Amino acid sequence: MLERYSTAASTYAHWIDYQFLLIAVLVGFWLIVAEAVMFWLIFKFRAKDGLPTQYITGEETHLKRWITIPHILVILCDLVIIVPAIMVWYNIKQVLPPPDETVRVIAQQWAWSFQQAGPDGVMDTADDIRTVGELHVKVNTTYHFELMSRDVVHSFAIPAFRLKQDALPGRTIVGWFRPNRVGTYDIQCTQMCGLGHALMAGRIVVETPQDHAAWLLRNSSPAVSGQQPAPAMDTAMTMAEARR
Ligand SMILES: [Cu+2]
Repeated sequence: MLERYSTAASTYAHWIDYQFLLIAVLVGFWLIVAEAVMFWLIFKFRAKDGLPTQYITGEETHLKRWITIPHILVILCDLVIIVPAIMVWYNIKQVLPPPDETVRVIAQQWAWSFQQAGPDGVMDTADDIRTVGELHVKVNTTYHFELMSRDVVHSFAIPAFRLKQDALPGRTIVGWFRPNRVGTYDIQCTQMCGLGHALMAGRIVVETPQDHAAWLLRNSSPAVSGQQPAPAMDTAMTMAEARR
């Protein structure tokens, strides 16, 4: 349903959408019920000429029920939300399916840099491809990302994948995604990370295997073969600075 408003382009996007829908329906139901009861009570007990105001302590059992019964029902609805929420969180954040490919994602004020294996399929070799602001991936392929930050806390977010993961300086955080729809989607930083935070945008291009292979060939320079690969973080910084 939410796909009508925001493209879903990863295998777990619909799990997140289902969770949002569940929360919206249950919370929406209780919102409507609570507002309806409140307005009904306001109308029923409105000021009337000659009728003194009742003094209600709320301690009588038949009055306490107005709090206890909805309270229990709301707690039951909380359970209906929390159980699938934990399952979704577990399946996305705790389970790490075996990767087909790995990409390195480096956040810094205020750019995203990416490193991935070149045509040889092996990371940290001379034909690695390093890009800034744009990540190319292959459709229907499970990717692990190794997320790191050069400076402050950032958050790597791809709304179309329903993916969001904080990047913390000093740590490499591994996560995964599996794009299942060809297209170009936004990459955003979703942690306020300084003056240029709003400019810290990128894009991810999900390609067919043929297009991705062609892109790899176009972008891995044979001139670099035989050279020592530069450390990812240094290269990312240089490229980001060059772009400023
Ligand atoms: Cu940011």
